[in-house]
Amino acid sequence: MGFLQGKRALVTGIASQRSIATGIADAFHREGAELALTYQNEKLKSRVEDAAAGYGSKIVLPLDVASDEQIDACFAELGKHWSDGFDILVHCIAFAPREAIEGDFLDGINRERYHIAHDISAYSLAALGKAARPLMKGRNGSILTLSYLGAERALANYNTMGVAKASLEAIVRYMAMALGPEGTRVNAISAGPIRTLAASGVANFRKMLSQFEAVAPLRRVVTIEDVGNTAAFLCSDLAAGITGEITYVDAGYNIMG
Ligand code: 0WD
Repeated sequence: MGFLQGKRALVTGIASQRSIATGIADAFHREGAELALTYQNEKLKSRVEDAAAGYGSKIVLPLDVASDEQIDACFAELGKHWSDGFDILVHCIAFAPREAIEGDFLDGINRERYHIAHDISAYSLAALGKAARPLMKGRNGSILTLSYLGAERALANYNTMGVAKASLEAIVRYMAMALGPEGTRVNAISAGPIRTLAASGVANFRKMLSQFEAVAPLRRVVTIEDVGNTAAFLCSDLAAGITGEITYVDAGYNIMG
């Protein structure tokens, strides 16, 4: 029996088979969780429906986190399927305009790009947590998001997204404080660089990967399977004592000077 047997999980952010959300959904499925998936737009719908079919899931819902109406509709619909609630919410969503994630930080940032990056990549976690709260209350549930080292260090090109990830990590701590008394835990995984659609938007990503491999203690990059396995642990009762934490799944890269 898997260690997520009996858990119901909503996983956002599947955009391709390479998405970190795919690695997480795979691990959840393997460990016995029941899954619901969301897709950002019509272009991704059939891909996410195919993924859901592979997990034996019939719950596939539209969710663009830029829209309050879609957030409300998503959880209203989810509540019809899972009327007595659900246990796990995975937030695997980030976006910043390309100009804001390349070159000189100050050249690339402006009010609108700052706003978009923070709205989609950071605020959306709080928005989803707020909407999920009544359905997750009192179930020893778990919320998980994805961050990156650029939240705490100035990393070339990551720029405005680094500022948004710093906000995201602070939101993890404040949400953990708010939801802890209701039994819901909130954590983040800070993953090493993985080649996904979102990563291809970051300038010089390939160079970053080879530099990472040379420096990381494990001398390798991490995979979506690595992240998925840690996510499954953090969202399970095995991690019942962990909340408000940022867990590194980065082959040890962050410890190096
Ligand atoms: O190296 C990496 N790939 C790392 C990613 C290292 C550390 C952290 N992360 C984070 C990302 O910042 C993100 O928070 O992991 C999370 C998942 O990213 P991913 O798996 O690398 O990227 P991807 O497969 O592209 O999925 C991200 C998806 C979007 O994909 P695209 O590429 O189409 O923008 O986030 C979704 C979308 O499907 N997304 C949205 N979903 C709902 N509403 C929205 C939105 N407005 N915007 C983007």
